[in-house]
Amino acid sequence: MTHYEDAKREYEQLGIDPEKAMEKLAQTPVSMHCWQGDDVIGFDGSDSLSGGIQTTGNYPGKARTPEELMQDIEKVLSLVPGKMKLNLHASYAMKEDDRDRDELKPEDFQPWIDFALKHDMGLDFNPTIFSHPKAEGLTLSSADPETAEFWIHHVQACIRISEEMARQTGQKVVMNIWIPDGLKDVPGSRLAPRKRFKQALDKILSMDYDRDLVKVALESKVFGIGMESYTVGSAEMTFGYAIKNNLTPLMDNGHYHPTEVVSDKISAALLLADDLALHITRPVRWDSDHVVLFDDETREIAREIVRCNPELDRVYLATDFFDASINRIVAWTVGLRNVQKALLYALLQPNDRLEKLQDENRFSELMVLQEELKTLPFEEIWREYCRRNDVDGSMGWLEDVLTYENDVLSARK
Ligand code: RNT
Ligand code: ZN
Repeated sequence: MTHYEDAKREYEQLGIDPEKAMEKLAQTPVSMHCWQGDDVIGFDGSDSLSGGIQTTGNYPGKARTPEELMQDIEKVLSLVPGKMKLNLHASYAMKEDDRDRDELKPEDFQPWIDFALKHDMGLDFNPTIFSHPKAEGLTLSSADPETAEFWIHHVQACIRISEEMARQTGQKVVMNIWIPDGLKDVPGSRLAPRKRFKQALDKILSMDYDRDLVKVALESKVFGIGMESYTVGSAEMTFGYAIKNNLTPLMDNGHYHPTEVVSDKISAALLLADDLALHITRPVRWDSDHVVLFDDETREIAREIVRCNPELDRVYLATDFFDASINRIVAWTVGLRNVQKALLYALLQPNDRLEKLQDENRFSELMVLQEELKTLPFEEIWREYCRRNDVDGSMGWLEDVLTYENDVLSARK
């Protein structure tokens, strides 16, 4: 009898079917963010990051060209089990001329679409409303009509690009709008920029696009570096706008006050919205975008996703972290494996039983069972899942990355 079969029996005694869990996980895409590989720089001319977000560290070997980034993504894909999508930012356009972001076209992403097709992946997309001369102050909420107009055109161009990506890949594209707009110090008006943001969104959405192909999402944020006192796209602003306009709210778990948790928000969101997009990250004291770990909150987020949407079809999962202080392939791989791990863990919970214990006020039993669940032989199921996906289930993959660092990354100066 293998370790897996022993473990499986233990789960079965609790009424949980590990085979079903693995099957479900294999059908659930996780969208891999492209920006861990080059510290969120992109290929459209910017050489530093703005918008109140920050990478720290100077680990050698970052991708300098689209080809290098693709090569690195391929490496990561070979080390992570499960179904993936690729999440691109508009700043990763591959174009020869100097058209600005308001004039981007689907062709500028054809090599990425081909890359996705080659790897049997869907795509997700993001307008890049930072790291640009027109993003030094407010963007979509700017009081300068020309600036606001520029970004409106950029987002509309991104909707067209997303449509084309969806057509070619045959999979829906989640296109997420995040603006860095905010103020360092006490606002003179909180209302005026939000009003302009709302008008800009209305204008963007007045265009015709295929809502079956493109899911427009709106991401909130509580503060950024240099925007400590106010953000235009606060939680209420974006969630409310999304619900009212049939968009998809997006929650990034780094974007709330430190004692708030996204795991507690998922049930409410899924009761009120048709669907929900998530950016999975790890905030350490602030929105620091550390690599996702297999920690309590990541597991709790996954448990809520599974409990509130057992079909897993109304939640779009994406990663969003960027650590430049360690090997970037390691960062990506650890974070993505941990998202997969947390989902598998969540799919192995006796949710009906937990709910029943709660409803019957049997709180002692509820506590004991939840504690017991933490130490079931989960590792054996994870290893089996990895085995079936031809990836290393323990830490053997690290050797592989260190060889890659030696052979490939160290040659990038
Ligand atoms: C920033 C947001 C946003 C970005 C990416 C690069 O705080 O989380 O999602 O991280 O778009
Ligand atoms: Zn995010």
